[in-house]
Amino acid sequence: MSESLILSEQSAAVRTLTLNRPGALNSFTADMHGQLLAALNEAAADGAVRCVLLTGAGRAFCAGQDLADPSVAPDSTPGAGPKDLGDVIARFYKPLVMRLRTMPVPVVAAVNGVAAGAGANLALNCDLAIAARSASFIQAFSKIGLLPDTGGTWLLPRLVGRGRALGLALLGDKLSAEEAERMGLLWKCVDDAALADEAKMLAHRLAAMPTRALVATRKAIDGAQQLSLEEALDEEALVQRELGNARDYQEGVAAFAAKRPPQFLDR
Ligand code: T3D
Repeated sequence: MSESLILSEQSAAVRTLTLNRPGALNSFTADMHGQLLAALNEAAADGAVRCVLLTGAGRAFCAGQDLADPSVAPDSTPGAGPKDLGDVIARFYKPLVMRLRTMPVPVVAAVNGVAAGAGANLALNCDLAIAARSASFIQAFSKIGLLPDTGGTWLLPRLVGRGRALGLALLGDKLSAEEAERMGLLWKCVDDAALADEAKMLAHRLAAMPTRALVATRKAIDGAQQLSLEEALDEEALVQRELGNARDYQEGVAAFAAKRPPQFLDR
């Protein structure tokens, strides 16, 4: 049986997925990519899952690509050609990012320690990222002669503006969770001892909310970056029409009127 590089645990409607290569700071190998994508696909297909919580085992969240992986590490053998990192991105990182950003449920990252390279951008691709105060974020790519991948070039300027995006990407300095929170890169940072409970609370809270509306909101916010105000208003009308015809809207309004907690069911 192959090693479990992704641990999966279900608690009520929350599926927790834990990156599990702690000895190599949960850095990505092809096997870990395969297992993470499979676990995300499984969560997406399971109607009992209403929120995914992603975290790392041990002292790190994820140190990005495993640089010792022979499929990416430069080969010093005379005559050996360069490795095709574009192919690595096309086969592994692009499907991972697209899967995360189109999940039919919200995804929370609980950043328990260092998040470097693709590991940092993995966390930032989640809908909400909550980090332990001792965690850090490093756009480590420039240090090894690469550019920010895993959506970094797209995400960073949108999250923190061009100036800060370039500062983070060019310098590759370690950013503390507190600085990341101040910059607006993260939802929030909390004391280390509180991270697990706070992240679970956040995930369970999201799981009890109207999933379809949350996912439509993510899609509309991402899509609006490309639209004029007028086009965004038209898109809002289109999506609101669909949401207004769904059961969750009726339930939300009925629960408000009856002064009772809503029971949302759509997914
Ligand atoms: O290449 C492509 O396919 C394109 C895609 C690229 C995507 C990317 O993610 S590129 C960026 C890759 N990541 C990095 O460059 C980060 C490298 N790691 C670090 O800079 C540091 O390890 C950290 C800042 C993350 C943590 O530092 P520290 O001092 O807390 O830990 P450490 O001692 O450096 O690491 C602990 C162990 O984890 C160590 O192994 P050892 O000596 O105990 O056997 C170290 O080699 C291993 N490790 C850490 N990061 C990686 C790694 N092993 C393989 N790959 C790693 N990325």
